[in-house]
Amino acid sequence: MKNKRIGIIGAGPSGLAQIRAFEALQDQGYAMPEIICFEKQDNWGGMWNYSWRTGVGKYGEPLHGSMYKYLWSNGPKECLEFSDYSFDEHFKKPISSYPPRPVLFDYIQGRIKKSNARDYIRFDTCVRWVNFDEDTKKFNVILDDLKINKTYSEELDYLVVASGHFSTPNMPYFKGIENFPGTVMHAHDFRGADQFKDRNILLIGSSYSAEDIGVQCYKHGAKSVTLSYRTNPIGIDWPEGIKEFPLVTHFKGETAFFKDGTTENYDAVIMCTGYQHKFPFLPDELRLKTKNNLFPDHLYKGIFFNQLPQLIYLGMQDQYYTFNMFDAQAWVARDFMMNRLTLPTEAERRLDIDRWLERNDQLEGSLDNVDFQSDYIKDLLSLSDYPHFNVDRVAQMFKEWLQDKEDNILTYRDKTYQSVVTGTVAAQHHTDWMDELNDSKERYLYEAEEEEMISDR
Ligand code: FAD
Ligand code: NA0
Repeated sequence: MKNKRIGIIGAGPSGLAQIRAFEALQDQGYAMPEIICFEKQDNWGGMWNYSWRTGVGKYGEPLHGSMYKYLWSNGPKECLEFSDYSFDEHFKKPISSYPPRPVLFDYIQGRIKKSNARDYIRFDTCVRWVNFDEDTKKFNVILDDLKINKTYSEELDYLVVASGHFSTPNMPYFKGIENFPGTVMHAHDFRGADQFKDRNILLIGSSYSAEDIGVQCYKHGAKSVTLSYRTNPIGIDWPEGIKEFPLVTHFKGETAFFKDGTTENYDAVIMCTGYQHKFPFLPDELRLKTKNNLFPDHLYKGIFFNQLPQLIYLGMQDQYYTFNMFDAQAWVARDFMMNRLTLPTEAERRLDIDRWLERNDQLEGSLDNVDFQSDYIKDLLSLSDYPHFNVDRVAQMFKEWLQDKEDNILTYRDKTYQSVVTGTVAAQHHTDWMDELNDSKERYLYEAEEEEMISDR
């Protein structure tokens, strides 16, 4: 039988998980199908591959990256650890629970650098359009090789969409903002807090971006930080210098007017108003249409497009779990593509989706959300041989993390957690997070004693 051809869109953590899943099977002696991963950037890592650019990349494509300088993990690393490649295996020593971006990027790369994963990836290759042929049951994927400016196509049996969903900004309009004299930007284009030193900044939104960019700007010397919420405030005890108001109603010049009648002047407005699931390369009938939530409709097991399970989506959920969830999904997707897992009928799949959606509708907050996604992970783990990990313990860590943030948003990153993969307790970072202004890997992995020895010289 002719070898199956599998296409993966995106070489971020989800796409790389898919490659790794096939390699894990190869390690057990199975033959690899033909895999081609299309990545429009010139390196892997997705969001973790930081770019200083904003707007468009060097070939004029919408820039993918939304990460910024001085970004530190916003959850304990013990909640995302790969269960087949531990932090201990990678770093050879315990590290802290909240590493900065370059350190997590290094960890992601460690697992796949051990293999030939890079050979499967076509970098600087943008997926332009996808057609599905009902007769041949194959996908025809139109691609641009950005480097040589050439368009071509590939025929594929399965298509894995791992293109991420935190890249295309959701940018609402507020009356008068067109005349705001200062900086107006979306979190997607935020590249670091330096430019906001000594400035009064307004962040619209009340989720992770608002929280983290607000705290970052505070840490790096903003004069004042205001967060403005639409539905619910983040609602923690903010330190002096950060405050939370209800939603902005409009702007007049540099003045923002809020729903409760307050007015205040600002130098900059950063819209932390979330992202759109955007798939400009997919036709209407294949396109996932969803808001950011824990169980997007139409995906059986959160993965298989119900009308056409040959079309697979990875990482499309709102995320408490990240890398280990992408892995658990990728292993299940692999088993389906390799005929090791048979799916029930479309109607039965629909019922399963509906059961999850019903529960999703009844969720009442973060603790409930953690339990929901934990149960989802358990369901996935029951379907493949991805190495099991103690999901209940991870759920418990997520709950403690939520409490840590509530207790003190400025010190929660100094806490340490215990790995469910190795049992290792995280090390205390050599410097308190609020005092650590350098996010480089070299500085992070530096032992405090080494630093003392150097300063003694
Ligand atoms: P992505 O990482 O977004 O990768 C998608 C890839 O697809 C990209 O490389 C992109 O170039 C490629 N692509 C897209 N369209 C095309 C196309 N048409 N053709 C070819 N290639 C294409 N998670 C955590 O666990 N901890 C954190 O601390 C954390 N911090 C975050 C901070 C920010 C600011 C953001 C935005 C997200 C953060 N996340 C964090 C979540 C993060 O999105 C995930 O960790 C992870 O990167 C998702 O992986 P992914 O592969 O699904 O998507
Ligand atoms: P995110 O915070 O960018 O995290 C993405 C927010 O936008 C909600 O508060 C929503 O309010 C608000 N909003 C949407 N439309 C609005 C409007 N018209 N007016 C006012 N407010 C509006 O996005 P979401 O989707 O969580 O929240 C949207 C991802 O980035 C997360 O996965 C997070 O983990 C990651 N991230 C991580 C870090 C770090 O690790 C930093 C930033 C982001 P409402 O009313 O809908 O509640 C350090």
